[in-house]
Amino acid sequence: MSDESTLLIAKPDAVRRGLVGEILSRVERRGLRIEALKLMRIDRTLAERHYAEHAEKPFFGDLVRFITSGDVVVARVGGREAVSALRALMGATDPATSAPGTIRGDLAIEITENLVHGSDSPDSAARELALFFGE
Ligand code: 3AN
Repeated sequence: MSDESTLLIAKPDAVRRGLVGEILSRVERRGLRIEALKLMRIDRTLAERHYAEHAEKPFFGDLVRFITSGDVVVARVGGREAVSALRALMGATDPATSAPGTIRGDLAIEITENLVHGSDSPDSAARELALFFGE
């Protein structure tokens, strides 16, 4: 009943820094499942659709530029309360304040280069999984 799926993106900084294995390992060790996985390059159109809710924000240009700047690894992650469980594992958006023990709190310091994206609600997860995995 509470089993659900969410979208995880290991962003270009994670791929460049060789932290994809570390990130996926933390997801698996928590007890979540990797249900689908691919390496890809996000193009501008997909980035703008993915980040549509931020279109009016001052950092939107930087966000799209960064997420399209290199390969990413995209995963469908499933399990009990997967949306909130993954968000807790990731840590707060700004790594300067993310708690130690979280992916961002242990491995990042910049707000743009914050390693991971995770859907922020079940509705976002459905929308984002459709964008990336066509479900
Ligand atoms: P999260 O990734 O924690 O869901 P969102 O959805 O609020 O955070 O923001 C999406 C992305 O936009 C963040 N991962 C971060 O890279 C970037 N971002 C959010 N807030 C800011 C900000 N104030 N300045 C620069 N970049 C930001």
